[in-house]
Amino acid sequence: MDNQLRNEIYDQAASWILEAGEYIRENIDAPRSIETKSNPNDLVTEMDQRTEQFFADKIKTTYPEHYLLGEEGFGDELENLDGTIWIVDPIDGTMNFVHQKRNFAISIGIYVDGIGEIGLIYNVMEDTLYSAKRGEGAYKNDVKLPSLNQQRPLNQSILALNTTWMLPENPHIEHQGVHELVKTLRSTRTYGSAALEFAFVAEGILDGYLTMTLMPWDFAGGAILVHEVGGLVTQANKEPLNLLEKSTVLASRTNIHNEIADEYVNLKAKSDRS
Ligand code: 2AM
Ligand code: CA
Repeated sequence: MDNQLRNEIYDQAASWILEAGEYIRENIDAPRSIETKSNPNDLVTEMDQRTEQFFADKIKTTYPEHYLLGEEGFGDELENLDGTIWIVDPIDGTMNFVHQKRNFAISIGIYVDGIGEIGLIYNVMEDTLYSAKRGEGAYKNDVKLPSLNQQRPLNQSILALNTTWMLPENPHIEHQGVHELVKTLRSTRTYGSAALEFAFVAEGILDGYLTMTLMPWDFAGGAILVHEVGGLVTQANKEPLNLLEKSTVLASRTNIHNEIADEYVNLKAKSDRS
């Protein structure tokens, strides 16, 4: 992609994410109806839908040839990654938005023919924008994030991990390996927003993030950020991410990536899943 065009798209995306975030902040205490989607804890509000509609309108008006892949259904049905695709989660961490009124983000990843060019994650209530352009590093607001070249061993590492993966009945990963991992680590954290967990890995305040069930809009922006600071982002079995499918994800500093994947992650066969 031509650099001038990429800068223009970046500037538009950044201004829209700030505008959408400001509206959410201003209306954080407004009464809202909450619906559930795939399960009773998978929440969606009119603010998720309104925000995605905002991006759909902006993108279609300004860049009619671009595609949108979004969580709430205002985007396009995509069968391949050809062209310029905005992958948007209007609110990542909806449960936090509803219950905690903090720790949620707007996430945007812009991909051209499957290559991540621009990543933006906006921590709405903190008014913090994480951003990256491919090959130009990652930023937290105006401050460039240092590369993750420190070799921190696993027993001094903090990993973002949902406690769900420690339960024997979870359908994705053998829980004994997760138990061993948790015992080995310095500690774990669970923020409840995949986008923020990626941003915190990129910032270096988390050493890694392991999860089993992310949709492309949960990881599209974050993968670009972590990649730009020299971290590794793959599926939990070290295969490359697929932007068209639900996926496991391991994002981390390079020196603990293989160790976690090889020694602690033992994925259940799909046929064993309940
Ligand atoms: P969301 O708030 O946009 O739904 C919580 O651990 C993280 O997992 C959040 O980023 C949340 O994104 C995501 N998540 C929640 N339910 C999910 C589901 N059914 N499939 C995929 N990701 C989900
Ligand atoms: Ca969402």
